Amino acid sequence: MPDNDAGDFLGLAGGSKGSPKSIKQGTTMSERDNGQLGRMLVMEVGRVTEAAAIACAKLRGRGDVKGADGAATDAMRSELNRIAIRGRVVIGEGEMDEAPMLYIGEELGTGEGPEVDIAVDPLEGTSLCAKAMPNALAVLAISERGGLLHAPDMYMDKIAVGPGLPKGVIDLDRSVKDNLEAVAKGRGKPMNEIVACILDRPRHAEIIDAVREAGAAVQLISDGDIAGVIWTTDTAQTGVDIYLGSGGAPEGVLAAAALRCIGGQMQGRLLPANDAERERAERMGADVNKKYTIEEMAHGDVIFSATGVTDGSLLKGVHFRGDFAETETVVMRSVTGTVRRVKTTYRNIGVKLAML
Ligand code: VTB
Repeated sequence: MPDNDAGDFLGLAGGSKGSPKSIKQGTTMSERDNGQLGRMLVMEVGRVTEAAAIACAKLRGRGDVKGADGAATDAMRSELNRIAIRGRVVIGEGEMDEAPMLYIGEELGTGEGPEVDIAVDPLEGTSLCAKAMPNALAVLAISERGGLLHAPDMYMDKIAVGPGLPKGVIDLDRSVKDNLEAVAKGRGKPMNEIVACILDRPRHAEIIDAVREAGAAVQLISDGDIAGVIWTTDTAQTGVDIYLGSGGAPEGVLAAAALRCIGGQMQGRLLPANDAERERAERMGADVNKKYTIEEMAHGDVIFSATGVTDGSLLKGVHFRGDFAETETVVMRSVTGTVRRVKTTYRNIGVKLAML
């Protein structure tokens, strides 16, 4: 996997990108593409999250969590159906009986082109959008068939750091203090300069205390742990060194897909709350006792795309100006480690919204 050195590869500070080591020297682009997702899919995938972001941005700040999620989901589904893929949803809005659209197992695309697996979070941070708070995103990952863990909708314990640290520096089974010390040592920083990003939930009280007792700081977020994990990859800009705590398992796989492209380390373990969740996970082929690595959550060629819905530190949100809409998207591809930041202006936005 690409192991870019820590730096400004997300472009947050406008610098240049490190060169991924996974590209074999002397290979041609067509050799590299052999058996992998087509390069053109990168642009297609970006268009899908743009459409979802525009659709739900119209509902920012209206307190309508369901409406905003529904608008993003409709838009994402109709854009995915325009792409020449034979896609199946492996992480979606729920199982067939609970989600009318983008349900797990739904087949999408024109029915021509590569067989791919699709993981969606049409509106990551529904509450953030409903309250017009920062960092709501439209998120999508596409992989070769079988490339993404079929993670059920339950909690997952997560730990993640960005690139440039020794392999094995973090481990879910080590104490918070040990993980923080290893990260501080790896970064050559004193503990009082280390920041852990954690979802602000009562269930995290112990982790939060342990971080502070160890001498590090905590950056709490109200929602949106995909962004929280991605922040670890650009510490100089975001201030975040490590992501800790439990959040949605689907969001865990999407975050792993992003880290596969940018570099970094992550582990996730499912946290079934009861027997029903345990059985559900097993039915989906997931192992509830396993400590999954990034590669086990997202392997092979993976494309990840996120478009900002509300302004955030990763991406700007959708800005409407008269009949124009401007979007900002980050699209990344694991096989090359390329990270693209795309700013798009849509004209005749009334027509576009009517088509979604
Ligand atoms: C996170 C976060 C989501 O759910 O996964 C979180 O990324 C976890 O669930 O944006 P709880 O809210 O139950 O803690 C969200 O906040 C909402 O889906």
